[in-house]
Amino acid sequence: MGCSESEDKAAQGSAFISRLFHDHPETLDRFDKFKGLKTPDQMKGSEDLKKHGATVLTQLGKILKQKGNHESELKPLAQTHATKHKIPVKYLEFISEVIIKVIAEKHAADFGADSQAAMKKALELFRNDMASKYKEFGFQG
Ligand code: ZNH
Repeated sequence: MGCSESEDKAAQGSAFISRLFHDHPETLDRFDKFKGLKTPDQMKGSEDLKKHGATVLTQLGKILKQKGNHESELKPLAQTHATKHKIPVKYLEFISEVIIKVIAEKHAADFGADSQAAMKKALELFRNDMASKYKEFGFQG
């Protein structure tokens, strides 16, 4: 409340990412710019992490809104994640799990079984299509 939409995005996006780093520490190694963040407090205090959180969440929101019709949004994302950042599909699975977990914890009342199932399905579709694009870019993921 009282936050702008972009502040909410930064807060929520960075909550997903710091939870990802916490639950799966190996994912932190993929980020040159976040390697120095060692403690939860450092992560919470990082403006750069908030910025990245907002970037990721904005892009994910755009893609999920397309309901599968996401070729034009997905392709450039798959390209950077396959050829530049080299993010295995497994890590996309990790972040999907984390997204569901964090929303379920923070918004239990509005995130019932049906919404969870729908979100899970949408993220699965996203991952499957990322995985097939990865192959087109020669990354086995
Ligand atoms: Zn990521 C970046 C999104 C996942 C890692 N990403 C990024 C960006 C975006 C994103 C939009 C910017 C642009 C480019 O492309 O580059 N991601 C995203 C999404 C997702 C993701 C939507 C899902 C959901 N990532 C991920 C993961 C990982 C990653 C899981 C790991 C583990 N990314 C990454 C990196 C980068 C990115 C490393 C780069 C950063 C900087 O800036 O440096």
